[in-house]
Amino acid sequence: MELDKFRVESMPPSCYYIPEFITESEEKLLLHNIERTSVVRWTKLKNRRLINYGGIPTQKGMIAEDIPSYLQSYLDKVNSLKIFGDVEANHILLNEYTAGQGIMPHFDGPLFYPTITTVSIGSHTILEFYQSQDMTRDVCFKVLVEPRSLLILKDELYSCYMHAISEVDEDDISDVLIKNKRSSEQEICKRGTRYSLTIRNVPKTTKFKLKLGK
Ligand SMILES: O=C(O)CCC(=O)C(=O)O
Repeated sequence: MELDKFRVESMPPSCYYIPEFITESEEKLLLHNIERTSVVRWTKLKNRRLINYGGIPTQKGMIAEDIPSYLQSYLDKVNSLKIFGDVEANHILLNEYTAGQGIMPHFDGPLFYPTITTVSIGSHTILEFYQSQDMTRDVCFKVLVEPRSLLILKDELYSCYMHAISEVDEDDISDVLIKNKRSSEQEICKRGTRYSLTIRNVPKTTKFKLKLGK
């Protein structure tokens, strides 16, 4: 896939946005598998739920675990883009946001190779970029992230800008950066439940893999 044509020129280096990275039937199958994941696997936070696949990144290193088979092909598809330099993605963070949930401005930090790739499933969201942790300060950019898309963030966007998702249940998309057919149809979009598969490389990882029972 020729990545250059998906580059978002109006943002600092570097953002790539690939609409329809996965098909509707792949999205349906992913939703089916995610929805039947045991409740005990989820870590519940105040404003979202999450599951680490591939291990839990820590400063001491990640004890590698197998990625579930239903997710492996998406990890492979992202790896085929060759965007992690000499290494490959080995970790997936699955986030679930119901309408009205979000995530505070943050950097992804030093535990990861400095490239974020995110497959979105189920609903759109707006990813906001900040240069300060203070959400009352101005948002620098807003990106409409649609279901089935892949968003790639690296370089300055990884190291100098925090990203966040506001805790609202609808979005005014009149001032977002990525415009396409869908975003010109209506300005106010109601959020549904969104899942994000954040696919990254954790450099400090054990060579052996922990096998998790079914
Ligand atoms: O859900 C998203 O697209 C963002 C997730 C995120 O920022 C994170 O997990 O660190």
